[in-house]
Amino acid sequence: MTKEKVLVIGASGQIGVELTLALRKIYGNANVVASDLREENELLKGSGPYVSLDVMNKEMLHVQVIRQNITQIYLLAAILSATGEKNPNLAWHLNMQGLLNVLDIAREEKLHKVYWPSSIAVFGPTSPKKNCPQRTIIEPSTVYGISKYAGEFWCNYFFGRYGVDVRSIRYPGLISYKSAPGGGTTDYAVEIFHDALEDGKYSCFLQEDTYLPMMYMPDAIRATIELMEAPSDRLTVRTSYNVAGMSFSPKEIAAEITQHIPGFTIDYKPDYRQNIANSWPESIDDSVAGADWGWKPEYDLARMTKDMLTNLR
Ligand code: NAD
Ligand code: AKB
Repeated sequence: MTKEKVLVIGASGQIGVELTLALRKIYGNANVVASDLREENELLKGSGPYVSLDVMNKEMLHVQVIRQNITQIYLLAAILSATGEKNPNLAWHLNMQGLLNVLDIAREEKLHKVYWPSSIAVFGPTSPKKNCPQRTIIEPSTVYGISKYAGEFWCNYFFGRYGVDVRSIRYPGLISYKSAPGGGTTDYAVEIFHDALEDGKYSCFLQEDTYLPMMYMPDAIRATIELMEAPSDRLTVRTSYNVAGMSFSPKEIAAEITQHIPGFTIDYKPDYRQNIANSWPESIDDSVAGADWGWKPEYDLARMTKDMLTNLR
């Protein structure tokens, strides 16, 4: 069997840090190359190789893939929903061209596997709000959602036409304590923990009754690894899989935090991100991921809150 050598692009980001560390446990530290535009995250330092890399520079990316004998790429570099609405052209450019660069190189170099995350942001105001199914009306209203939906079909195309084994998950909003989120609409669900511990209060940019699909990072990392390790012939979806973790509103997470930090208060000052949140489903049906590769989340709101507070403290 050929030894796997993995390149993680966007390794200093919210998911990248934890995913890189998890992949290093599987493949060995030396066999997982972390890369990013920004400097190496503190938590990655000393744990394995790091290269500075711009995914938009296809030539340099190609050189790295050949030089390092890369067999798998995890592409995490992207502009998320809230930042994307501030600069739609840049978001489209990075999210699309970055993916096409990776898919082209994967085809040319016959990489074993590629991972590229999509998002629940592909769904739009006309999609079902509750238990949004794998296959349904999908009319995204953010540039981020449009780029993710187009990206899903590029993945499907490269798999069907060139046999590139590219796999994808539509992550919900991700909650983590190790690395900070990078400009999404669901970021409030991370900020709230930091402010609760530091100030005992939080001012939320979404309304109290805004329900969104969310997931705790350990579940997201496990989902990613389980999908990437699943036998190819089990996978019936080559666009991107729905996965669910939990669904809650700002009011509900605030009530859960109050159980651990009595006296914690929250107020609501909705901004432009409210419109983005309103366009997304409240909860996700992930039965296809369950049937194809056995996906099952472990963390609910209560367990995630307890774990977040314990670790942040
Ligand atoms: P993030 O913003 O925290 O990290 C992205 C990383 O990519 C950053 O470290 C950034 O410096 C790097 N990057 C940006 N431009 C680059 C370039 N040109 N070349 C190389 N690196 C570059 O994002 P994240 O939350 O870790 O998200 C990773 C992926 O998961 C993205 O595709 C995102 O859309 C998707 N996703 C995230 C969430 C979530 O809640 N975090 C939910 C759904 C989907
Ligand atoms: C965002 O809010 O943009 C991300 C996502 C759900 O894709 N967290």
